[in-house]
Amino acid sequence: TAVTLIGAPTDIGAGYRGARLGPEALRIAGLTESLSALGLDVADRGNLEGPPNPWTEPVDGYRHLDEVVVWNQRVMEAVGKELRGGRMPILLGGDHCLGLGSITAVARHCREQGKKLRVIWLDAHADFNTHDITPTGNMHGMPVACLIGLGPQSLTHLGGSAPAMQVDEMRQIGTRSVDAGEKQLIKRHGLPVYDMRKIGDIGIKKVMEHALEGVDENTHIHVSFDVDFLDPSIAPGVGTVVSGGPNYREAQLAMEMIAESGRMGSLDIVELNPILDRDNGTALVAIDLVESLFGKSTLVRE
Ligand code: DIR
Ligand code: MN
Ligand code: MN
Ligand code: MN
Repeated sequence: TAVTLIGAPTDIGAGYRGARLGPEALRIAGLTESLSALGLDVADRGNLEGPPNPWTEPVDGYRHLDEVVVWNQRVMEAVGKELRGGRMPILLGGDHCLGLGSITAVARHCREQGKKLRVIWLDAHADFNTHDITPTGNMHGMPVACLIGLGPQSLTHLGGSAPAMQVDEMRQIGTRSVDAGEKQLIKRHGLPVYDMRKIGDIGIKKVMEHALEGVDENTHIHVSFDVDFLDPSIAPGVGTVVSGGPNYREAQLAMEMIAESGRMGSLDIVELNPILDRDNGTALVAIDLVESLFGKSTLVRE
């Protein structure tokens, strides 16, 4: 398999600065070497460029909207180009607002190829806020809403038309921090969410079986891996830590099951904040799990 790393060094949508250093932290922790060792053909296109973070207050419920639009356009173009070239794009964030540009490109690619889309959103948060309900104005809390057509025209129509995807193409896993208005919106739209309570009830294995149900040979799986998905005891290097997340083995099993589907076609690794980390340990854990996502296993398995 041919994969391409695309760095998007920005924290334009986040509440803390530092996610702009995520791509370098992942490179220094050995992402290219780890993927190459699995037999993948890895190309690193370096970092995209975009507007600096002005670190200003929200306007009408949106913080840095214009800059968020520009970064997402660049991500969408870069991801789209790799998909058209037959390579699997791996977006290195950067904060999670960039999932919008990445998935907009992936969704368009799926429509063009007549493929079914399944987005696996691994995150402590639902990222389903809109400008009238957001408690922060931070745009990394809004990409999922924008993807299904709820948001400013400049973001919902990034790919030309809206919505980029349907709510039933999304599966959220590991959710445990949802804002009050967001909770109502999830209910109203029927967003498929497997929260930590569900993982506690039926276990990560069953949750992943459900989340991958209906995936067939014509399905493109996009994995959007917000590193704050992981329990903070193993992944402290993120802007918004939320206790009670999946442990190492639960996360790894989720990754292994996605790998076994054989259908992953694109990936985001976002919200890593090395400023808040210890000895780049969170990047190392993230890379371990990405290895599992690409099929690393202890034994030969049939
Ligand atoms: C919170 C935090 N729900 C917000 N969101 C995220 O600001 O909208 N943190 N995505 O990583
Ligand atoms: Mn997120
Ligand atoms: Mn998150
Ligand atoms: Mn594809």
